[in-house]
Amino acid sequence: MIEKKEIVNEKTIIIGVIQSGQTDEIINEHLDELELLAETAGAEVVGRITQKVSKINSATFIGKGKANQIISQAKELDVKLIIFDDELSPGQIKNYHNLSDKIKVLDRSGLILDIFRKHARTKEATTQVDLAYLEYLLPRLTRQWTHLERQMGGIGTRAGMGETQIEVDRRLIRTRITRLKRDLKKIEKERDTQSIRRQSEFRVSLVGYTNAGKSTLFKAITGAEVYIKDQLFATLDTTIRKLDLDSSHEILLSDTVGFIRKLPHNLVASFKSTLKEVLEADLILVVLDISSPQIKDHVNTIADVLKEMGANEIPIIQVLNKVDLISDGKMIEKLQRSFPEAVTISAQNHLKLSDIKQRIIQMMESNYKTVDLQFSYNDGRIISQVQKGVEVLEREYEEDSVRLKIRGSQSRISKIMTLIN
Ligand SMILES: Nc1nc2c(ncn2[C@@H]2O[C@H](COP(=O)(O)OP(=O)(O)OP(=O)(O)O)[C@@H](O)[C@H]2O)c(=O)[nH]1
Ligand SMILES: [Mg+2]
Repeated sequence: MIEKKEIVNEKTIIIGVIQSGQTDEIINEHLDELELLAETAGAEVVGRITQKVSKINSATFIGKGKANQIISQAKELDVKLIIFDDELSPGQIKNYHNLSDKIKVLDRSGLILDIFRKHARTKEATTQVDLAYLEYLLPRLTRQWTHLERQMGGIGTRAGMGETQIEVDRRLIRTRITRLKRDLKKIEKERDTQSIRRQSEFRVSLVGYTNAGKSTLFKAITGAEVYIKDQLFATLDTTIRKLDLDSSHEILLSDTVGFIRKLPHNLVASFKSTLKEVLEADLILVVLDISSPQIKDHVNTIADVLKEMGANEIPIIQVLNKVDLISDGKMIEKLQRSFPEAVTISAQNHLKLSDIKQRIIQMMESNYKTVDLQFSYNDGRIISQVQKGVEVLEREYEEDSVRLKIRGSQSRISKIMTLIN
């Protein structure tokens, strides 16, 4: 693990850029979220600045004059950190570091990566975050990042004479990236083996915006002790539990890392092994915070990330959580009309949880399929595999073959068909 040296109780200014077609209201909601992100990382936000921009400045993102003004304002307020809600190019970050002297400048991706690094606990999460972070850092190395060699505990080879510190750091980072990728391959292999064992089960994944209440719901219906906190990205791992919905419907339910607007692409890519359970799910429960004014944005963000992961074909059920936070009945009805297919619950108050179970059972039943299969007696292993996670309606032993009539979810049946062919 690389030393966690970044944001600690630093006075911070956050910056939102208003481009054409955006309203002040939306920018302020985005800045509310950025402020929460900054506070989650440990920063103390002392001010926010919004700036209308008609054309992005390639050197400083906002106009050069405004950039200088923000920096002198920051100096007056003894601010140590400036955070942009947008992604800055590596060149823009470097320019800011030159302009701002000792004040650090971070963009949204850098901030999210900082939080992930602070919250990562398991080997898998740490390896994935380190990889995403170093890939982000590599093109952005500036004088501020020197002395990595010491931080990284002497990994890689020593520099030859005449190399600059940054060149040394770059080489160290590349070596470390190669190593992390190798470690991740190993972790992914282990996950593959585990997931093969789960292939016969009906798998349901909780997915949603960060802080929507996924872990609270997971705990409420499985009883598992997972980490719940009013903070962004409390969960960075995947937890899976078996759950009996009723006497004849058993599922595997998983809770995992949350999503957010503008989640850095390399973070999604490096979290491949953690998110694998979602990718292989038969059903996704999209957990939404009904009390958030940004709920429609959240729906879009979730759809975008699922698409980026290649999980956009999986059937979903929307869950409107935290209904206890809205006291106005009319407001609840209005929101429910916008999400006519959704189940409304309060995970915290254990309200309407049985509705979710019923909907999952309905979903399992509605796309059930029946198939007739025939095997030779040599296929013993496959014969036992295809009977897992399905209902066996008929089993006939003929002279040189076994005939099975099985009924199961469409996804389970198609998995069985690939197993056979
Ligand atoms: N009022 C209310 N609060 C809730 C409800 N469900 C969850 N919360 C609170 O919302 C906060 C976030 O809950 P989590 O379960 O950690 O949310 P999450 O979606 O797992 O979040 P991340 O793991 O950070 O992505 C916690 O403070 C919960 O107590 C609910 O139904 N009503
Ligand atoms: Mg969670």
